[in-house]
Amino acid sequence: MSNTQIASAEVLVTSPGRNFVTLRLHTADGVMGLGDATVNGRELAVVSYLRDHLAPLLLGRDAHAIEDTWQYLYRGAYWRRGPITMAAIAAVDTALWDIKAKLAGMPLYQLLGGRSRRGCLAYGHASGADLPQLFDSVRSHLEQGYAAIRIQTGIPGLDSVYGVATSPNAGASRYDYEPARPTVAPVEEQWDTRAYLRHIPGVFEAVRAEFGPELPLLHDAHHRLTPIQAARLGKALEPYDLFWLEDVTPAENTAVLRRVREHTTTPLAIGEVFNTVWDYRELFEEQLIDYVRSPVTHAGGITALRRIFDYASVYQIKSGVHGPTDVSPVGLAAALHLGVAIPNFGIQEYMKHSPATDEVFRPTYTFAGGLLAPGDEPGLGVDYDDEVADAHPYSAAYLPVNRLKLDGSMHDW
Ligand code: GCO
Ligand code: MG
Repeated sequence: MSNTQIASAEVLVTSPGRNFVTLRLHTADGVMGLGDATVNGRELAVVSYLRDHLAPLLLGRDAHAIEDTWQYLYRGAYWRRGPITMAAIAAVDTALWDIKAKLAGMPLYQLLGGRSRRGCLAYGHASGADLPQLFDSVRSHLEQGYAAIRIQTGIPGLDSVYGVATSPNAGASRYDYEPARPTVAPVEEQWDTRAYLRHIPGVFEAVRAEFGPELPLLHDAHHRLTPIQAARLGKALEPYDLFWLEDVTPAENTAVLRRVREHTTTPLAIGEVFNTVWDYRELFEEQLIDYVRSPVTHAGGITALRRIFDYASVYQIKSGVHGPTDVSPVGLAAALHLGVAIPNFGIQEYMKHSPATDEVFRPTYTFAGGLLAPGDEPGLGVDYDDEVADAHPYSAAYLPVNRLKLDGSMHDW
């Protein structure tokens, strides 16, 4: 009889260009499972949560008991929810699914109901300080095979803006936009909502004129607008037929999206900073959004995200999983196994990791014809090379903060 008890739980940190926190479990029989627990800019808090509080509880538990372990860690914390707790639970849950699929000798998507589609439509991030740079970036993404593209640009009068790779502060050596900067304190950016609202509709008009009506286009407002500003932006962008407009308002008060919805038919996506199904209740039941942004990594794992997607499907709301570079290849692989299986897949964000990151995790997922597809070997199809990982030790990095250009007061970043 096989011994599926959890025999070891290691918390691994590596920084191949950016920090990643990974949980590695082994069963007594030596079957290995990986889970991603990276919380950008607060990595060591999850390391401690996992190492000091969860790892000791996992030893000796049956790796097969995924639901019971989820409930044990969630209900057992008493202090429920929150990004640190839910990232830690997500890592355990993902590692257990990886193990179960390996024990079954199947790629994980088979255990989630099997393949519903050839692959997951993925969108990439085009950005530029101005229109010529933006157009070059869109062209380069089309050449790389992307069939859907997020559009972010510089705003006249602002030095650096979220989502724009060529901002002076963005780190010139990066292959793409990476918001976390290796600084001891966060970089400060500036913001001016009126300048932003004046500029963005013209950007989409120009992109549609250049690239035509077919290409699915997305935009991220990154939680910066008031409800009425968001409503105005959604309405102004209607002629350009966006695939979605993301995170228009801060995430804490989801009821404000009623006001936005009243005024615009531009599809709305939200949830990359949500942690649980309860954060979505009002949004689903009142049909205030069209896409769910939560990743496996920050919403309690595969078990919990599957539950969120099933609930969303009742309201014809689709998945749109967060896939920035700070979700590790382990978190991305988990999203792809779910993505090919669920009935209400929408789109998957795909920023591509650095070559150094892929050397650590050796993901087997593929990107072709605009679709990302999980690997076909048993489990998640990711690994962890200790030797390569250890050559990239943790290095502190923080997301920027935002201050209003007008008076220097803090604003949402
Ligand atoms: C996105 C996100 C990211 C976040 C980042 C923070 O849509 O991809 O908004 O760019 O800012 O994940 O860690
Ligand atoms: Mg976003």
